[in-house]
Amino acid sequence: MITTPICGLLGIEYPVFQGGMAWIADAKLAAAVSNGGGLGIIAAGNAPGDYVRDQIRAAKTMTDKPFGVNIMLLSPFADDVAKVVVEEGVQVLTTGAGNPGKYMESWLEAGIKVIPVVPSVAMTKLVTRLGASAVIAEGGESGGHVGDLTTMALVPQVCDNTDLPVIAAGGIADGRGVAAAFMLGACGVQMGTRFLVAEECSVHRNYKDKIIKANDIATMITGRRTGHPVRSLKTNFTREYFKLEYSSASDEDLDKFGTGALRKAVQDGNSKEGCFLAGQIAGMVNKEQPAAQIVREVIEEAEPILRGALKWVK
Ligand code: TUI
Repeated sequence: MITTPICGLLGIEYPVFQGGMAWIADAKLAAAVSNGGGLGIIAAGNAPGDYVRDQIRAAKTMTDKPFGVNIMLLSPFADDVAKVVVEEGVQVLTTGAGNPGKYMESWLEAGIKVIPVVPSVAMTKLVTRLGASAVIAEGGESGGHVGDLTTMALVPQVCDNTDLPVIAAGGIADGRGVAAAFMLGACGVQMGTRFLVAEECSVHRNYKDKIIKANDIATMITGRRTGHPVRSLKTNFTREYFKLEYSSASDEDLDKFGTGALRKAVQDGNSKEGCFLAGQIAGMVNKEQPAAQIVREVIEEAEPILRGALKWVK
């Protein structure tokens, strides 16, 4: 049995978070993860406040365990969603893709535990000062919007610069990853790609099949030119986008080409025009399982690995 300070802090059984995947992580997936003893997270993504409100209410009907909401700070609706989570009495928030500073006071006043994703030591120090309850150190192996550092380099440096609990993310999909994260100083993990193929994850069948078929070099990063680099599966779309961003195409053309690509992947499974966000670990994600089984399995795998680490100590 593995239990760490993040379990007591949030009232969860296992130190496993489900990533707040934009367009993907809905009430059904979040509730399944929370019912399995992890922390399920509803992604606000680019959606308006009312969508998030409905999802929060739906999750409450599906679980009585703690769950969180992820606020994607680049969203045009971030201000709106920031209010909705207070009104709906959400207890745990994660933030991504930016600095949550302008919302912290109102969230803390509402008694919300705020757990920002930090891609750097500077952001770690900032959110620690602002009153975060923990941080998620997410390396560039992850799917979606990525920072520059790898999980291996980022996690220990984050741990060295905060006394808060650190959750490791990026490139983790099994018990070995959980054990490695603990060795680096983390006391929990967040996984996205592994939960993409959870039975309760509602992405299009093609999306799951692409993840299951993916190999170690199946992902690439696009969007560096826009300042918002994103990791996704290599497809016709990403190769074309990549060519366009290193051509003389205008930012407007690039925007037009990218618009709606996440939705086309998630809802339509459109291989030609969809952008299938996925982490580098996709090559290791090979089967669909109930979310609760995923949570338990990675923890059960980690236990003997952590105990076995002593075999090298003489
Ligand atoms: O946010 C994510 N992953 C995401 S968000 C997303 S949707 C999207 N839509 C349009 C453009 C880009 C993305 C898909 N995947 N992960 C958490 C994360 N946060 N990764 C990196 C960061 C991050 C980056 C910069 C957090 C803070 C930050 O601060 C910058 C600064 O100094 O203000």
